[in-house]
Order: sequence, then structure tokens, then C-alpha cells
Amino acid sequence: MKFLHTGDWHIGKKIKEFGLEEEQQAAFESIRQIAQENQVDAIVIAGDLYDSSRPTETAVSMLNQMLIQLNIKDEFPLIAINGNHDSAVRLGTGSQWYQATNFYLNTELKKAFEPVEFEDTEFFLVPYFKIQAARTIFGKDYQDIASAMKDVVAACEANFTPNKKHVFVGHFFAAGSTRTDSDTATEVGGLGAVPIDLFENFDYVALGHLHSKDALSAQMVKYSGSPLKFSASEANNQKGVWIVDTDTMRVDFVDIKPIHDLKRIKGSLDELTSTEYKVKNDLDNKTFVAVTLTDKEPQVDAFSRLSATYPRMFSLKMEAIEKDFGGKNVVIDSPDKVAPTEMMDIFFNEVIKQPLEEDNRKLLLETLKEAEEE
Ligand SMILES: [Mn+2]
Repeated sequence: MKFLHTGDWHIGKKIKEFGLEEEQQAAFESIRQIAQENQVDAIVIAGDLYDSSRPTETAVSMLNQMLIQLNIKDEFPLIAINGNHDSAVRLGTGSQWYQATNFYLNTELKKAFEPVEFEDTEFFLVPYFKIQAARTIFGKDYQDIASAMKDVVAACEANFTPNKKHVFVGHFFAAGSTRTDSDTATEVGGLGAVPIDLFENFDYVALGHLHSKDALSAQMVKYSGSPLKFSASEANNQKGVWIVDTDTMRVDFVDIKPIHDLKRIKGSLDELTSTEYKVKNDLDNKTFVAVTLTDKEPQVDAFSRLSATYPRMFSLKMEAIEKDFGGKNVVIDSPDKVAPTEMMDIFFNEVIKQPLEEDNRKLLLETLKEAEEE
């Protein structure tokens, strides 16, 4: 069979105050077209369908229309799980009815071990879950997601039908992957990372969570990435979906072109606000723009001039001020490999010049934990 692997739609998301309805609708139409052109037998959505556990009415109605279009009108079977941004309970309401039209949505860990079968392929739908859910099911006191995942994988493997292909659909942070700024940026002390060699008995692992398709370099363990760029760090990312053929085990990436791009621009205020610059760099009023100003002196009217030129400017930085911050320029070689707590220690020691106090450290850990759960 052939299926399309996507995820991290984040319906309802905004970039700063700018809604993305038009862009998300256009990206959806591209996904639909790719599914039709490739004549896929199913579409896998690997979590984070919504951006929020309490999506707005507009977001709910938009996602509903999309799912109705794909599943009822175009008659594509759908395979989906919740991500950390979705509320498992809200998203999962109705999932038993959906099965009547070949829409398989699993939001409960305990239901992940019975595969959904299509022709030669078994799909194991493992939603984003908290350690507590695994403790309840397996009766073990896991301290990290990786050890819980090991038992989850074993429970799936126990139900493998031999001679079929096995696909794991999941939503987690795989060890060794690289982040972008729109990913949920906290993994307290790395407790959330799952090593990918756990999945060696699966033919393909369709992941959601990280927003770059290149977050992992494994051949058969892939993040689909988000269909749209959500942050400046994704400006040069290629967005799209994977088409997976389980007969040949061929995996191809198909691009999605955004109707309005997201770009990073850098230069002096005069240069960036000139018409020539805008034209030359193919920037229009709907382009999402992250600006780095190179002027040595602060420019009082920078914000108003830039936002008049780029109505969707979502970030503005001054290179000179960043470098002069606290009289010290702290360089961290691989920030994605440094735990947030360690990052704060470096900040306090190097910039504030005194260590983080115990009370504040506690507060920081609690805040990180809350952020991680959101
Ligand atoms: Mn996500």
C-alpha cells in the first residue's frame, strides 16, 4: 500500500498576532492534491492537529471541514493520533463513530497495541502520552519516557502478524534530533528523549512533534515536519509530506510551496525599508518577516518604518545590542543539546555573575515542567 505521512498541522496557530487561516487552508489543499496525485491508500496525521488543547471555534470548524473533505468527500482512510498540543479527550470525542468511515483516531495509550490493518500493513497508533499513563498500564514505576516506550514497543510487537509490514505512528522527541524554535522547546534534563533503535523491528516510523523533516537522519524513522514554517529558525526549511510505499519501502518527500513565505532578512534600516530591497528579495506585504538590523546606533523609528514596509514582521532584533548585552557575548556551541536548566546556569554565572539560587531553581523547574505539559 501507499500512504501519505503528515503531522503538526497546528490548526489555529498564530505567528505573533498574525492568524494563519489562509496559509493553513492553502497547505491543506496542497496535501489533498498530493494525496490524489499519488493515489495513496491512506493518510497518516502524526499528532498536533490543533495548536491548542482549547482550540477556538474557528479552529475547530476549520479542522472539521478538512477532515470531512479528506475522509467523507475524497474517501481517504485517515490514521491519526493526538500530539502534546491537542487535548486527547477533546480530540478523541467521536473517535468510535469515525471508524465507520475508515477514520482511525487514537488518543488513548491503552488502545495503541491493537493495530489498524490495511492490506499488507499494520499501523500501531501510539498517541502522545505521559509517563503516568504507561505506569498505569504496565504497573511499573518508569522514570523516563524512553523506558516506558520500550514496553509500549514490546506490547505492539507482541501483536505483529508475521509477513506484514509494521508502521509505528508516534509523537515524541527522538534522541539525536535537532529542533526548530516552534517546537515545544523544553525537555527537562532530556527525560523526554526516546532512542530510535527501539523501533528497529518496524518497517517505518511516522513521527510528529518536531517541525523539520530533517530533524532526524534515519532512513525509516521520519518526522513529517509541519506543513508551514512557524518560526524564523525554519526560514530555510523545505516543507511538505512523505509518501511511503510499503511494497517497495520507497520513501519520497513531496514539497509544499507556501502561498505566503516566511523569511529572515538582515541589513541596515535604510536598506531594508527601500522598495528595491523588497522587490529584489521577492518580499510582499503578506510575507512573514524576521528582521535583524545591522545599524550600529539604535534607530528610534525602526519599528514603525519596518512594520509599514513589512506588515507581517514578527520579530525584530538589533545585531549590535545583542552582541553588547551585559557587556558579554555568551556563545553556546550547540544550544539544542543543552538542557534548559543548564542554559539558565550559564546565563546566571556568565551574565548576571552569580549562581541561580535554590528557590529560583525550583521555580524554574516547575515552570519548565508546566511548559512541557502544555
Ligand atoms: Mn508540534
